[in-house]
Amino acid sequence: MKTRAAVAFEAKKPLEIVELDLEGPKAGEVLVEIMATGICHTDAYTLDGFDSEGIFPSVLGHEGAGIVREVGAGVTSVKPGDHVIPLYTPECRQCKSCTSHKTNLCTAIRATQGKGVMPDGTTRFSYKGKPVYHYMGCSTFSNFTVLPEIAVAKIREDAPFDKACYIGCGVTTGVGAVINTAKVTPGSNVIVFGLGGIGLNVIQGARLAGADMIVGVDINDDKEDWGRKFGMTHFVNPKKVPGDIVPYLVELTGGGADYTFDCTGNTTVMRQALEACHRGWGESIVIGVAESGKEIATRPFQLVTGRVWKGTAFGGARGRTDVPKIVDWYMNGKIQIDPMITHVLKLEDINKGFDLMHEGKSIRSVVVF
Ligand code: NAD
Ligand code: AHE
Ligand code: ZN
Repeated sequence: MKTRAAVAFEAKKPLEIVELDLEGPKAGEVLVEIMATGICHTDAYTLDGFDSEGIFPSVLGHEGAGIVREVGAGVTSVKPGDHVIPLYTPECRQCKSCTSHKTNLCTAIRATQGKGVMPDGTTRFSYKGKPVYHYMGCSTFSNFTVLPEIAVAKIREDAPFDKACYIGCGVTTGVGAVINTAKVTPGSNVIVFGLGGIGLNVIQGARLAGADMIVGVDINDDKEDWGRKFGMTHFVNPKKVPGDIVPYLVELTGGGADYTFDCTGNTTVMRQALEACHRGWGESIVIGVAESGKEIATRPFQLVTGRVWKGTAFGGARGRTDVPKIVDWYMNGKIQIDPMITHVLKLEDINKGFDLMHEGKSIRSVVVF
């Protein structure tokens, strides 16, 4: 079949809208009609050539929602007509990682996913007879995409696609980092670095968890109002703090935060986030994805004296199990999504979504097909 898609032909070049050839689902795979997709900073990071796993030409996008249109042989957990969210962190429920219940990082198809191909080692997309690669196992910047059965979460049918798509990455990552990874306790002091599409969800997760002080840190003053909408109690712009921001934050939180979250991808900020933690017990969670080749550093003394450095992918969520629950939380009003979707675009205008992100003018842009 044919599908309209925004293709990343080369790093650092705008996406091009073209008609691709798409092969149908093979055994264990499903064909999904994508109804809406968010644009996450990770898509921009890969397009900008910062991803060591970046492959071109490819169909980016990993924050989608859609409808199953066809299933391959042996597929039992979903059927045509089911509403689904693609999962860049699948859940096979059989691998060592899934059965450990210690992580959400399913390993069943991670190797092929990182090479831009389906589990059988081939790609379903092609253009003028040449392969076009998948991205994060999702490729939601295409009207139709093929996914392994273990990489779709079935969701309720009354959830609007143009909002539910955000649960495919940003909402689950931010809220999940608080609840699953940090396990923030009521009364905690929390600092969130970077108040974008992820950081605001960390803030709403912290409020949900009953945090007391929720400090937002961002170099863009426009983010103060955004943070306050979702529960932030204090705002700090590091550019306006004379000297080092770490002692400033330590003093503000009465000795350091119980939990800090990096939602910037900047390794200098990651260090600040660790060092702004309380001596003896503060935990810093790395969510941001750093550019290829970057490394983090701190004095080991920071760890010797009890601070903990952790990371999280997809908010520690087990996709097929947890994503439908997060959709329920949204539908029941427990978490908010609508105000964070600042721009709704047509596929033709997808590059505008990247521009808005880089200019700091959007929280989430969503493309509707
Ligand atoms: P975004 O562009 O919407 O937000 C980033 C925010 O960080 C912006 O508000 C920006 O002003 C702020 N910022 C930038 N530099 C800063 C600095 N030095 N100090 C303070 N604030 C600063 O991006 P997003 O979609 O929210 O993604 C945030 C990060 O999370 C990215 O690195 C993305 O790749 C990553 N991410 C990780 C996961 C995961 O599973 N670990 C999932 C999604 C996104
Ligand atoms: N491919 C990169 C790493 C990118 C990365 O860390 N991705 C996160 C999700 S970001 C979503 O917006 C993730 O899930 N990581 C775990 C995994 O298995 O990819 C690199 O450095 O090579
Ligand atoms: Zn993402």
